[in-house]
Amino acid sequence: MIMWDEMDKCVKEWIEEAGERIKKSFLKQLTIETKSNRNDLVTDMDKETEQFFIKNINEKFPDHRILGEEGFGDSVEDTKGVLWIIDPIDGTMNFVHQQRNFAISIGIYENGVGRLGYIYDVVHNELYHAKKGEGAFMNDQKLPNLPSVALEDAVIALNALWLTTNKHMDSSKLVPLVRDVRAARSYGSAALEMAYVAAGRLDAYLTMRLAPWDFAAGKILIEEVGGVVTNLKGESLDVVRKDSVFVGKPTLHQDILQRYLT
Ligand code: 2AM
Ligand code: CA
Repeated sequence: MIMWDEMDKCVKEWIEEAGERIKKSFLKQLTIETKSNRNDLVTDMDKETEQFFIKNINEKFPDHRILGEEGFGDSVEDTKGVLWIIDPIDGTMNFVHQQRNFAISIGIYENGVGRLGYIYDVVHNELYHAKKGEGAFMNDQKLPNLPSVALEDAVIALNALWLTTNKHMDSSKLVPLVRDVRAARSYGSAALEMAYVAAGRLDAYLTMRLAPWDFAAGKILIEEVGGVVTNLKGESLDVVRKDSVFVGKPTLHQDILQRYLT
């Protein structure tokens, strides 16, 4: 028997505690290192926060597996059983440079099916959360189902980097898209950008390459309010593999896919 309500209660408590620790860290000097390249940052708070969640999960739910960005969890290749997918700080660059526009992101899957999703905007005290079949919320406020929107009225999010020559996609395809929509925005945290799509603040978000911890929680939230979550080819995402990500309101998602991405 999987205790979803018990898990939900625990995660919310742990997220609040982790958020308090992160806020306190603003007052002290961070240790900042780079990972794959000079723009791929990690701080001691990313590591401490991931370890905090892993310790609590292992104590309370010892038979669950954990996939975490900083690598303190299990080595996970498949989606069997209950799997926690954790990004302790999504938007580490923003955390370091701005002390805002970052989030804790946790998605919990059972045999590959999203069950519980949490994205916590620490600085604004906004917890976006969803339980499969029971709707999505921002704090206590239920998020409505996503309405359709015309492309010319849409506000979309993407990183400006994808409009420059890159190895993932023909960037010239995105230029007319950016020109045709009402506005393009970039927040620098995939989890927050997905939370904003779920909350209707953005109509779509697309990006060339994300890791499971960047999109695991957002996928659950967006699907719970009737949004569409695929890669840039329109295929469904595998939550243990890196992929491009394209999310949005249903008709808009189809429209962008057909007119600009195929
Ligand atoms: P991070 O801050 O947790 O690393 C920035 O546009 C967004 O993309 C952030 O959510 C960031 O997550 C993620 N990101 C940045 N570089 C990435 C990479 N090489 N692979 C996957 N996700 C990445
Ligand atoms: Ca991270």
